[in-house]
Amino acid sequence: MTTTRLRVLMTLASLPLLLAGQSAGAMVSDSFESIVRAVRDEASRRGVSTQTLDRALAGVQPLAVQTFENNQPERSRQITFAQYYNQRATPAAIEKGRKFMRDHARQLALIEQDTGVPPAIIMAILSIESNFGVVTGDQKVIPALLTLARDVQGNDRRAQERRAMFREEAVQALMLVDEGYDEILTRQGSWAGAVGPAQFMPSAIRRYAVDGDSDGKKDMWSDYDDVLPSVANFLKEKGWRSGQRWGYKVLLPEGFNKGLLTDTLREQHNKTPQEWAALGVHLENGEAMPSDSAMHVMLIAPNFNKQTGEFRGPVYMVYDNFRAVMEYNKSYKYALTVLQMADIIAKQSRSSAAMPAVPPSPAPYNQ
Ligand SMILES: [Ca+2]
Repeated sequence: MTTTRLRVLMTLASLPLLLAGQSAGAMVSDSFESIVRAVRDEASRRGVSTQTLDRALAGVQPLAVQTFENNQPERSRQITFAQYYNQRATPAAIEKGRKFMRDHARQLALIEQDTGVPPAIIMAILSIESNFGVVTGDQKVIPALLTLARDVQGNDRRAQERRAMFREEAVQALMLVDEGYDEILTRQGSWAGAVGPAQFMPSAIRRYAVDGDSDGKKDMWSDYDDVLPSVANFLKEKGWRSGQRWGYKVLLPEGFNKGLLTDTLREQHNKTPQEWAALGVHLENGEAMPSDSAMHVMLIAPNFNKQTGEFRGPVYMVYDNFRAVMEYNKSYKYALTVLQMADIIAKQSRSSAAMPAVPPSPAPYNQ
């Protein structure tokens, strides 16, 4: 995400194709050394001590692994929403979320009181981000960020913004070290520079993390007393609205203008639910369209490719809470999976005081 993290799928099999794709139109990127110099100068300008800079950047090398930047939207469309969802919202993951939620029930209830963010949302995010801290990455954070600042290819606005974003995250990482967070240097993160169970980027730690146990430190690496309220605070700051639903699955009428589907958050097509109803959109569950006319909602189709016009279901009508989750990771598939997984975790936790030996499975998607 722009402020917090980046999600990219990389497989060895896809590398030759991706590298070939990058050769056309790729710009000559700045050298690693010049990026390090620029980041060092900027960090120094913002008050990071020379001692910290010397220590954090001594002998810094780019990552040895080949990285690439997912700046071509179709790459993220190579897997369908169904594939994405079914790989993550597994019965085992949902069961683990339920158990974690039960084990941290008291703290999560206080967090919900404070932020309005339901416990199950936090569970789904931690599950998908890191399997509750099991998979938090094995790269050094500052080298990873500097490498990505070099490796983002392309000369369009998005590529320029992403290069700038990784440089800024490297500056933020240095500021964290200067503030006493040696974990930036001693612990590992994802190859995109995100750390800990919640996979916060350095800027997100500085801006949104919370010292939940008031020990003077926002420990996003290993202390759930800090991690849990930090995830909730991030969502609250990004516009999570207490008690509001996130969205509905909807059906489109024959001949619906696909241009009204929102493809990127930069070009949203928002209307009230009643305005969508007037265009023939209706809820898949057969209920009447809600009359919350003050709320503007957009229609999204995670398998829709606006460039090629290729369209497959499902379609969702989504509210502000959906947008808040997308701030965590700017992917429809991600946000839809988090929110639907959270719905299942919450529902199963409500429906049984005692957990069944074999929990009911979520309905797998087949589209
Ligand atoms: Ca703390």
